[in-house]
Amino acid sequence: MIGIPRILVTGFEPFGGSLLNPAALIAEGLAAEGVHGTMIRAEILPVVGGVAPGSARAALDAVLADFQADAAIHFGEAHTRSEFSVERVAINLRDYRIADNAGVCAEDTPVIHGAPSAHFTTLPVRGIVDAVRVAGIPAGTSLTAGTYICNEVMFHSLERSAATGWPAISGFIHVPQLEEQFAIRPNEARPMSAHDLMIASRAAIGAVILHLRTMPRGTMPDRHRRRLG
Ligand code: PCA
Repeated sequence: MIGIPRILVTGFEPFGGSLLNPAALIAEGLAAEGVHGTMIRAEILPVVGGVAPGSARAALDAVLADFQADAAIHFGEAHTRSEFSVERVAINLRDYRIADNAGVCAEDTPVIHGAPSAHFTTLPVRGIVDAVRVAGIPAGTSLTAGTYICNEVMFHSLERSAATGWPAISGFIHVPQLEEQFAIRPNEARPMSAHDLMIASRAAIGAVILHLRTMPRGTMPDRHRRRLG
């Protein structure tokens, strides 16, 4: 018998003057429609750095305490990107280009003092990119999640995973802005329709589930192994 994979999906509230965030739409859409054969938990994180109550990382910790995820897929908006963009690495640096939604602009500080300089994603990067492309949506890999809140959340999630085994695998996907945002904030990048974002997200989750089911023994904590069969 194979257990039901528990997938945490996070998005972000709008930031930087926009009224929308495609990552919130993805998280809300997946929570509303569900994904067959999985237990999905979706959370919209505040675009607030640091670890104080009200920050993205405090919100993430609260969810992870409540929902022991096999995989965490964190989504965020990158309006300069034209494709579904799977991040390979999170770095231990906060250096904001714009203030966060609490009005704070961190400069040259680590995400976590004493933690490693970087964490590679533990999501199946190639599998996700291939699955999204097969679904007909442009996708690629990225070597930088930036030094703003998205990178911070990715780093925190991977650090937590390395320290506690939960979530077993974790990583970040940056998505283009929505067509509605592009109409107000045009740039060189191509926007994506809400429809295509949902197709791509479902394809990404499919690749993650496949990966969870085929992960070699010894790469997951015992509790995961038992539940996934
Ligand atoms: N994108 C920002 C933070 C929230 C979001 O959706 C980032 O790339 O850091």
